[in-house]
Amino acid sequence: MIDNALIEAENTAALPALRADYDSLGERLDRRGIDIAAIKAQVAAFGVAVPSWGVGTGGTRFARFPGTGEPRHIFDKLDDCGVIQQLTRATPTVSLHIPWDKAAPADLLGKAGDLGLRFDAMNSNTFQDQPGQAHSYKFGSLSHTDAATRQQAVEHNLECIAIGEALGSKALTIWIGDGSNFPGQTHFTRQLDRYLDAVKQVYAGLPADWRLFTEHKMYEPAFYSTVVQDWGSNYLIAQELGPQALCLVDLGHHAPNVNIEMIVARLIRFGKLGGFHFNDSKYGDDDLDTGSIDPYRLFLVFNELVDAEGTPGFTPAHMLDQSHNVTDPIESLMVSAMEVQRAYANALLVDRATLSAAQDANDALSATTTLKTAFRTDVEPILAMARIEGGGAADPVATYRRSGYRARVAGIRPAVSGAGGGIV
Ligand SMILES: [Mn+2]
Repeated sequence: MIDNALIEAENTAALPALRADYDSLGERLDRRGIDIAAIKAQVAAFGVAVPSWGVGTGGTRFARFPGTGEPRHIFDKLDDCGVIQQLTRATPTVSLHIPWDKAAPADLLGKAGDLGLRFDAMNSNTFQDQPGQAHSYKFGSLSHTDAATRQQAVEHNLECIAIGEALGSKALTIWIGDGSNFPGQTHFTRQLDRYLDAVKQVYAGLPADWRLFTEHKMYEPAFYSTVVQDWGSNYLIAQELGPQALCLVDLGHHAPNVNIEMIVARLIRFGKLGGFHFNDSKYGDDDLDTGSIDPYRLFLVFNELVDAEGTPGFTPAHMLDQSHNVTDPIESLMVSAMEVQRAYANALLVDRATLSAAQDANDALSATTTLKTAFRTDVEPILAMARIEGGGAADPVATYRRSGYRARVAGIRPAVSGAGGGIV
């Protein structure tokens, strides 16, 4: 963890300028009828989960270039997640991936407790084979043509639920790599039927207070078709499974230029939005850092979420899901978490009465300008002040770099081999 004295010293140095910026922004927001303290309180209460796999260096299908001091196991990963939360105060939960993060639940709970972390949704893994596994997932898992393979995948998901129950998790996220690479390779309907039959068995094993998130993805590793290809398929599946089944939207899992914010609105309208995997993309499922390519789209997604706040039963889960190939993963995750908070804060500033009136009057220009006014407002002083008041750092990346954390853990954690691809 980072020395709290360092955080305090850095914050003390930053505070005079930050206070001036915060007060100035407060005045400007006040003229718009917005109470800056209320926005800050909402930002402070907002959290996004860190994926355990995100603290390791990712890779492409060509290569992986590991960084120094990479986590060796889940306890190292939790240490890194603890640092992210300590400095940003935006990531109080961690999402585990089974079997990668398998360990005694008591040890996981103890470690997380020491770091002030809790566990978010559990993630199952039936997209790769594990050592000693009886049946291969090369040609699918929950939708495989072979019943024994499907059963193995069902049992793995049920095991994830059991582990999650011991850890205080309340959701299971299922993403399958099942699909096809060639026209004619699979019968679309029979494959979907097999998936539905298998995932219904997982659904039947859900505790009453759990949710099942199914995640759609249009391609990769199957490049011609995927079983849960798009939000429409995902919605139909969630509808068929029942009320505890909800759709998870990964921002990278759509065709370029698809209107994701409208998909979000549709899923909200029908009570089926489960949550998000935040990341960003330029061409496809690039797994780039959240907000690094198109922060306006991220804002427009949050505009829909804020608009729906207060809808009964509306509690979407927020999680980062991205791959860090050229940056220190801790730095990328801190910046990404802050970008999610920023989009939320900006969306809170939308003048909804003016927007609604403009929409009703078919005043397109006024409507879109209303959104832009909120988006263009620099909310950094709100985020930084919320962090400081929560015990975090005014500038998490600067404080992290000054702390020497990466060099310190590099001395403890041996370097790992860079061979092979490594999509995370
Ligand atoms: Mn995802």
